[in-house]
Amino acid sequence: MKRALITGISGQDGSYLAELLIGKGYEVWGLLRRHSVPENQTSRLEAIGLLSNPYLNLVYGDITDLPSLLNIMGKVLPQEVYNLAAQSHVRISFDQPAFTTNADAVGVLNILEAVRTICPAAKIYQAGSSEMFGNEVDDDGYRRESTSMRPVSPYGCAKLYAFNLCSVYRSSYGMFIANGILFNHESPRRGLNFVTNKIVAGAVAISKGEASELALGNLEATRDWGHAKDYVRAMWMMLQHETPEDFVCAMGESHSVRELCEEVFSELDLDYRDYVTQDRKYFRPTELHDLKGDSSKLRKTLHWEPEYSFRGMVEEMVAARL
Ligand code: F7E
Repeated sequence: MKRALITGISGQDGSYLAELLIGKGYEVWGLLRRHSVPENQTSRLEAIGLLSNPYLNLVYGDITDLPSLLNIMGKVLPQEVYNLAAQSHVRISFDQPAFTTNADAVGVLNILEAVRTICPAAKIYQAGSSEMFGNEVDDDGYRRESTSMRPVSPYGCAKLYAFNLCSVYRSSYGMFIANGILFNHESPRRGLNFVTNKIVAGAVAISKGEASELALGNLEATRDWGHAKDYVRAMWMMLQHETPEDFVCAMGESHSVRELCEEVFSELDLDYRDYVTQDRKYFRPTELHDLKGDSSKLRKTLHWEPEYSFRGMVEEMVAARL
């Protein structure tokens, strides 16, 4: 039986990945940070019935706490480590730049050192992000593995440090480390302060008469949105490949926040223009304006294909919220 350790198991991606790996016969270990409201921490896992699953084990630890990682690596001796833990909100990374850097950059250094010291043969998946590119883009409008990276947020800077460090550990120590460069991925389990689920929750509340407006920030930014369930499958595939490499995971199509509003509100027979307002507080000091990814390498090398379309994903999110 294979053993995998997932950091960030309480998040959207962690819950989908735990489901996927348990379904494949893995013993899954998840790292949990201590919160003052413990009930909130495992709500996603509880909602899908995983908390009582005998193949899921949760341990307290934190990627910013190297001793905790050393202990856990020694106890679990994982064959695969998926590092999904992060301060993942780009806007909030401007408010908490040091915390973001500690978790998203130094935290990765800790993971690499813990694995190198205790279980150097373990394969590592590092959750990189399209935010690392910033506004750099190839002439055809796509971003791919070879596109230059110049982030525009503290979050993007921290993720880029981690991405580069993983490449250095890979070549210096021969460790198996795959960097995923994942574009935005969503689902009914997405946190409500990311724009997709914020719009879905706001529109559903309006349709039920529980709210009268929805305040958003920049409506013109575009994103390449896929489904988290499809994207965690790509993470697993990256670790089954014979060599550790970097892969972009994206749908290859982009939509603006405004189009997303149109799509979600029309699912509920509403016109978003009657309800959506803009508030400066949701704008970022610097914005990544447009995002579209080319995942040809992932599709050709690992035969990854998404099962969800953009519209299918939106429909699922609206239905789940209703
Ligand atoms: O924003 C605009 C906002 O916060 C998307 C994370 O998973 O994907 C995610 O980062 C767009 C931006 O995601 C609101 O300005 C407008 O242009 O949903 P988001 P993100 O920043 O793209 C990447 C790949 C990651 O790695 C990150 O971890 O929507 N927007 N109005 C808004 N965004 C939010 N959150 N709230 C608004 O009211």
